[in-house]
Amino acid sequence: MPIDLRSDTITLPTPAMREAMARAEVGDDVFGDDPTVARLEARTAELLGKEAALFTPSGTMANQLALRVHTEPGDEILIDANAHIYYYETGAPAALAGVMCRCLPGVRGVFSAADVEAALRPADIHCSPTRLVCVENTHNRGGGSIWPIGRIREIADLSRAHGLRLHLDGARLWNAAVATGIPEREYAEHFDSVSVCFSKGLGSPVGSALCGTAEFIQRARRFRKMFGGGMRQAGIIAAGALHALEHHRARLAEDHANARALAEGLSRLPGLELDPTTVQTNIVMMRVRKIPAATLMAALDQAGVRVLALGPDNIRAVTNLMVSPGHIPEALEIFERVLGRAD
Ligand code: TLP
Repeated sequence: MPIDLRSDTITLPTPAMREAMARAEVGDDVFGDDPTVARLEARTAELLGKEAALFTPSGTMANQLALRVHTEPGDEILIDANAHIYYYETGAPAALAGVMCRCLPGVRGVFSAADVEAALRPADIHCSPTRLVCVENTHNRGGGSIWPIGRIREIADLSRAHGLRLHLDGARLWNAAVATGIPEREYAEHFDSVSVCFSKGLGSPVGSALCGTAEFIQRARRFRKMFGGGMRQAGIIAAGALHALEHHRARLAEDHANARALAEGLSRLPGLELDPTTVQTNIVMMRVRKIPAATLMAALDQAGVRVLALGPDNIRAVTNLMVSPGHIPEALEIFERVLGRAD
């Protein structure tokens, strides 16, 4: 079995998770009849300190529902240039909500209240109304970076003063909470809506949730149906998500320790550039010096380590539920061997 560091989405359900899924009580969730989905939504809302939650098939759908509910076509949203919603959701903000994205220059995905202020449009008939600010915590292309809570507070205060709404892409909010000790709900209280994923670090096979007020979630439920995301006996997958929520959050600390150990080892290898002190959670970003990232990725794959090339000279490695501490020296040895051959 290769050591798979392509993403934390590649995890397979554990035997205990499969057992929970097999036993799940189910019903038609479009009719509101699935008790397991209802339990998952209630538990997620409770953890996030929000009135309600909506189970969705993917993080992309949860984010795009939020945009659709918060905005009108022609509105503008403020978002980091490397945010998943902008960079990786196939143009959905334009296609589904009809909004314009105004990109902010985040540092490892983190922008400032001054950046928001500088991007605000005047209340002028020529301008598209600025409506929503989006934050991603932890930040994927930022290398799993954690938003400082003080920075979030400043942005929330400024945004509210200007009548803007705030959405948090919290696909990996669980990682931020475990790494900092700041509970998810303390991050969430600054946002009108929060999306979270069960199928990344937590390791369930499918699913995300969108959280907010009861009224917001009622509107999101209608759009989920419109977008084709109304699921029937979804309790089967909700049970996997519930199991992950209760049993796999604390263990994210292990993924973070593995990522740090991997980064420290990689930083000593010639041919790679990375600063291990920037690794805060489970994502390790590195720059490849002598050969194209795609060439290194293919060679590593042949040798038994799978990673992702994110650009011509960038590689991402993500520790996850399938990676144990013992895999780290093994992966490092393979990196060293493959890079040695490339010299
Ligand atoms: N991220 C995936 C890929 O799409 C890049 C990955 O391998 O990291 N928000 C964030 C911050 C994400 O990283 C992702 C997925 C999503 C949303 C979307 O989730 P899904 O894949 O469930 O639509």
